[in-house]
Amino acid sequence: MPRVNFPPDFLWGTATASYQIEGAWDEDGKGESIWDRFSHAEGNVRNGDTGDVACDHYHRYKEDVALMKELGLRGYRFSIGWPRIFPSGKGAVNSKGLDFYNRLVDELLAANIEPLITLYHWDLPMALQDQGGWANREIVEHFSHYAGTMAEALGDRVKHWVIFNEPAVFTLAAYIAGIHPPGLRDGALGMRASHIANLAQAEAFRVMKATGKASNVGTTLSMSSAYPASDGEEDRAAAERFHALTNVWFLEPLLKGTYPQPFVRPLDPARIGVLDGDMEKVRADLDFIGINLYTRAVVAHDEGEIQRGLREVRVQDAERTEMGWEVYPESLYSMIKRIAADYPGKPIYVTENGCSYSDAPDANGVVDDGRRIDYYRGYIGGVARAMTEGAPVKGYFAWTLMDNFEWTFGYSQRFGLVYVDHATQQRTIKNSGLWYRDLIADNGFD
Ligand code: PNW
Repeated sequence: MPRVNFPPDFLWGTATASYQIEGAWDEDGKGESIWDRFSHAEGNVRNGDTGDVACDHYHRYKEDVALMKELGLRGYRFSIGWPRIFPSGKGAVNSKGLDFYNRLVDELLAANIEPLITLYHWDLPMALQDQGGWANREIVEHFSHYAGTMAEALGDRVKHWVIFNEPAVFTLAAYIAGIHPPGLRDGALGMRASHIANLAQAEAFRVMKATGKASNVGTTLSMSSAYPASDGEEDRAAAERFHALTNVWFLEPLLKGTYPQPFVRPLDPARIGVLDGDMEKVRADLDFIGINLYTRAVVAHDEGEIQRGLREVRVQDAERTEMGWEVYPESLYSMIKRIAADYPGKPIYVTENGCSYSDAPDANGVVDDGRRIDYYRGYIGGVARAMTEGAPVKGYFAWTLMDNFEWTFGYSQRFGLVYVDHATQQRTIKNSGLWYRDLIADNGFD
């Protein structure tokens, strides 16, 4: 492969999320989140793991910022735990919670690392879930108030903001598939929650912009490029329906004022709770689009599935990470190309991309995770190729800085560039971390 080069101001970073690393789940006035409740209940998370301590980042953030500096990161994407700021989701600000993020931002800036803040990475205040969570329209007001509060408090130092992390996961996966809290299995409710999340994204954008302090505000979607199982027209149409719900359901309404068509039968907006005037309210001219992408989906037409008329096909003999996700570097290239073509001119950040492999320190303390380096080489090479062909990609954030609480998989899956011994909290930079450090220093790789 020829040498891959990036522009001088390209924002290289890593990403994390509050519940996955912070711990200190009930310290300094923090309220209970839905993930606290969910992980504390038996049977929801592998091995009974919880985020009570996680990577203890709440207490070790200085050590962790020092690690980031050692890696030469230019950017760091992290999320704010809403229940640290508003313990019950609304009301008075908990200043001790806010102080933590003030200290973290200052520590990052002192290390010359640009913060990129995600406002919501799934840890909803439990008190709001008790009132219906994302299925209750009142959350639009509470969320946008919280978003505006953070822009006001940190906007003097923080330029880049991500409103949501993967709304498809916290609405569709949580209300329809039931695999994340609140663990419901109600298709109609889940679709209504997804529309409310879209209203909340757009309103938060307006409130943040009104502070005059939030210059670069976007949102981050979970995406998997859909490849039709065959060249046939039916499979290609099925792949488009997959794309509509999985990839752009939380983008198309904001940027184009319409919902795409994910179902076999035409979508009736009233059925997903669209009220008069909503399709104007849902619009927001985001400053950028954030793409989280790990793998692809191969999609076939399926008459037997009455909603979307499709099924995912498992590719035989494919290379897979320990999550079971297919390694398919071209998927990031093709998604960036598609998004750049469909939303011309919008800057793109790859806000997450990475892989789970459990390589641990050997007798010499070396973590030889060559498969992770290969993964990154392939996917980042795809980013470079898309950029060469004109895609406006401004930054790339590897998922993730360090091994952490991987949601329902607990500590059993390791995505980090840094190994964490969860018993001692000792951090060890993996070979992939050293490789990433060199890539950033050279602004490219061979
Ligand atoms: C992301 N998919 O979720 C999350 O933002 C992270 O918090 C998480 O730790 C990371 O991926 C690894 O799981 C995903 O459908 C959701 O391919 C969906 C998909 C991938 C990642």
